Amino acid sequence: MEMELLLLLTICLLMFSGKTFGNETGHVKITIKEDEDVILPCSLKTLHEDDKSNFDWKMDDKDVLLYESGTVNPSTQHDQFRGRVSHFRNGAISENASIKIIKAKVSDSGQYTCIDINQSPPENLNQVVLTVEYILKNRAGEETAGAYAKPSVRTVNETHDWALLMCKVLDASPKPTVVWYDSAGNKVSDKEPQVIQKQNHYDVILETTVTKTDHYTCVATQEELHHQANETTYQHFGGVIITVSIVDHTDDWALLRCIVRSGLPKTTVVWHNSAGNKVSVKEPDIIEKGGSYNLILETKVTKTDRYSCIATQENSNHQDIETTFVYVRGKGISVTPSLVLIGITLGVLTGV
Ligand SMILES: *[C@@H]1O[C@H](CO)[C@@H](O)[C@H](O)[C@H]1NC(C)=O
Ligand SMILES: *[C@@H]1O[C@H](CO)[C@@H](O)[C@H](O)[C@H]1NC(C)=O
Ligand SMILES: *[C@@H]1O[C@H](CO)[C@@H](O)[C@H](O)[C@H]1NC(C)=O
Ligand SMILES: CC(=O)N[C@H]1CO[C@H](CO)[C@@H](O)[C@@H]1O
Repeated sequence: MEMELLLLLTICLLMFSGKTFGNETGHVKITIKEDEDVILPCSLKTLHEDDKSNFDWKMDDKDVLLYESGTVNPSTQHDQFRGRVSHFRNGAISENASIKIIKAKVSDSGQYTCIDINQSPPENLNQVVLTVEYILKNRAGEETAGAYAKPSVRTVNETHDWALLMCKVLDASPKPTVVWYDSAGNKVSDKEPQVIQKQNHYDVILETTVTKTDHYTCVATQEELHHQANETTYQHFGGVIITVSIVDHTDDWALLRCIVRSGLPKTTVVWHNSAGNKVSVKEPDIIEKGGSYNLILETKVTKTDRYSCIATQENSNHQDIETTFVYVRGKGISVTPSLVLIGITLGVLTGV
């Protein structure tokens, strides 16, 4: 998989124009000046006729160009790209899903992803980090190229009581200052930034450890350009909230529902019977809601027993359990929802 991607990137790199540098795994980097045209390269996994081609390009979360059965779908395209992005027709058959952005603007800088929607599920192919440089004039009227800083944030590691947040600002020029703030505006950076210089461009990576549920914002500032940009992430701590209920029953079975509200999407949810055997057969459905997650797991049971819904957060040695008693009489069913919330810390469970 990794090798395939590298091969694809290598092929792509050989095929397009524009100044490129860097080779961060999975990324092609292209740097151009404002008002230049740029081709973002992409090859689909399979050859196809132009008319039957399906692919999608996204920049961060904006839709750049959705190509469906030989036509551009205008309904999803973000206004920023309307009338400025074209694709290539390469005759009858090709795998070319490259696009061209005409007269690139500084605001077009960002991370682009080419998605092969012929595959099911759709597969992200290469990512292109595009930097559109801004032309600065100094007092002597000399031009130098600047590139706006654009922070991107993510949680690199977390447990039940701490999280390591990372803010990455790539290819900025001049060098930005990067700071993490909490929602009250307090600086929360507890480490020095890591700065990598390549010619006159800078990558700045700033990590910080946080321990409280809050919105955290990474702010990148370039005084010389009077430019400031930020990105925010929500970090949730504390266990989970479990609600169990019986949503339906007949004479012979009961349908149990467990809803787990968690700060982490990677929370496993299972139903067990009193003997400790797993009785649920599916994975929970996950619904995101303002930075937290509702995981919903339903299971059908046919025997009188005590059933427990068990939630375990990844990277955490903590489990939460809620139990309900179901009585199946054969003819008619009676239910005592005696809900017991037990938080158990299992030191040996995950061993991470
Ligand atoms: C796609 O086609 C265009 C125009 O023919 C060409 O410039 C570009 O290199 C091709 N890219 C790929 C990845 O095949
Ligand atoms: C996350 O932190 C734990 C505890 O410090 C460590 O053992 C683990 O290797 C870290 N995981 C990653 C992906 O860095
Ligand atoms: C982040 O950027 C937005 C939009 O530019 C701005 O309204 C907000 O005040 C900024 N937040 C911080 C903490 O700088
Ligand atoms: C991100 C980056 O530049 N990675 C590597 C690209 O390739 C050179 C030479 O092989 C390495 O020195 C970089 O670390």
